[in-house]
Amino acid sequence: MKRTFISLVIILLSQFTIAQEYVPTKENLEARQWFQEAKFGLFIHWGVYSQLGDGEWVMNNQNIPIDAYEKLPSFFNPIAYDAEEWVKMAKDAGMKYITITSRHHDGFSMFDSQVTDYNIVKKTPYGKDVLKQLAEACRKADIKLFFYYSLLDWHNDDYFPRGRTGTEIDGRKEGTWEKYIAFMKAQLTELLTNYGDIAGIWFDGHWDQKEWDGKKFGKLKVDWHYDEIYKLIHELQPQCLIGNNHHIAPISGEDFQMFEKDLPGHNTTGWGTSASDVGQLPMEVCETINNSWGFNIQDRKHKSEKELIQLMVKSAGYGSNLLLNVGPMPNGEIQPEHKESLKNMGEWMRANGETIYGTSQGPVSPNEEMASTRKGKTVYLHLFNDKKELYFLENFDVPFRDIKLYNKNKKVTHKVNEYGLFLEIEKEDRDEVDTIVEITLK
Ligand code: H79
Repeated sequence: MKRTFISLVIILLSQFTIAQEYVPTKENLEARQWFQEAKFGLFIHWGVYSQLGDGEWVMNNQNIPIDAYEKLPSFFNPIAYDAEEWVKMAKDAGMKYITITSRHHDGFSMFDSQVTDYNIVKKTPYGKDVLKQLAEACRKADIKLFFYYSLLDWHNDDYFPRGRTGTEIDGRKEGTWEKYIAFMKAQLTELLTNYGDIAGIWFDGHWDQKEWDGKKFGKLKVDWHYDEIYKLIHELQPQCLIGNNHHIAPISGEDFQMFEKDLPGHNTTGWGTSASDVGQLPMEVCETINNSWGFNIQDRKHKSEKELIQLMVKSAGYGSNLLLNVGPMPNGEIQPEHKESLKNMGEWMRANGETIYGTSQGPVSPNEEMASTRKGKTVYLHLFNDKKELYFLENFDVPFRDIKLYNKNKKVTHKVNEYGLFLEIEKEDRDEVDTIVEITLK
């Protein structure tokens, strides 16, 4: 009797742990592998907010009441939108995937949805599903597509209890949280049913429901039902990678981890992911070209080609991807400065992509002056300071055969001693953006 009872308890317990633990499918693991090798993607923030030229947070930042904001869709008509051109631009930049906002914090769906009329097909003069066009263009060009999906919603009354943002927006009413969860599940089902294979879902807004004292986050106020939501996604499309920009350690059911405006393990923003929360999943750093995600007409602080390339190289030095953002203008065109940046990155990638794609983290951790990537027996050392002649790699004790300049048939003068490895880079061999040195390991 006692024994039966104990075995019953064991069975129940083991079932409990099985139910809790997420085991990714074979397709999912293959997708993770692809993701990790892809290294470079395009982030797109586009919505009815783009028309105000003040970023995607404009509804919150300008405290635009619900009824006023609802006028925006009525004149959203992006006549110059050409999905194939966007995809070509991404591809020419050396990018392997695109992540686009399907619905941002303003709650407006940029796709055809049966569960809300507040969507691009029903509410705009344009009347077409921009995601559908993008999905088709991506498929033709062999570019993978991810959907950004906001958890937080300033428009839907069922997003209640409300979070810590959007509190001054007039016209919000009190609805039911469980209905909101059901709404999200219905929309995610649409996104994973009507657009072919989707490479991933990129969640954002979790932190809206956390207490915040100006420095640190506190408790979470709601149950996001991630277990159900993640299960639904993986059932609909097992290969679909789930990431959640919650700024905490990965939760069971997630397949990659993202870092907003910071390299993995850094938290210069103060509200980002701390070093102790960096997990074991494939990683992605996301960053803007200027300082805005959604189109911002006043933001002219565009990063230079050198900054952008070095950021991508440093990300790769952590084994991470870079998801670089553009905020298309309301007419559907990408601002010329950003097109130019992407074109230049593409040129660099065509010449040097071998040192980035398919690599993993190298033996030298990224810092201001260098980063390293590795593929099999080759280490690519990326040197960023073209004023410097002598580079010292502390404790570099990986046995090697040969050190030469990448893509040039020239050996690099070097010396090893008990402190590490010294390299000498002659002035004529230095590149303003990135001097790449190839170390062949034993
Ligand atoms: O979609 C883009 C942004 O709109 C979104 N994520 C990128 C990809 C984003 N929303 N907010 N943030 C990024 C920064 C988050 C800041 C917040 Fe907070 C954390 C808002 C509330 C908690 C910092 C801490 C500001 C107030 C408290």
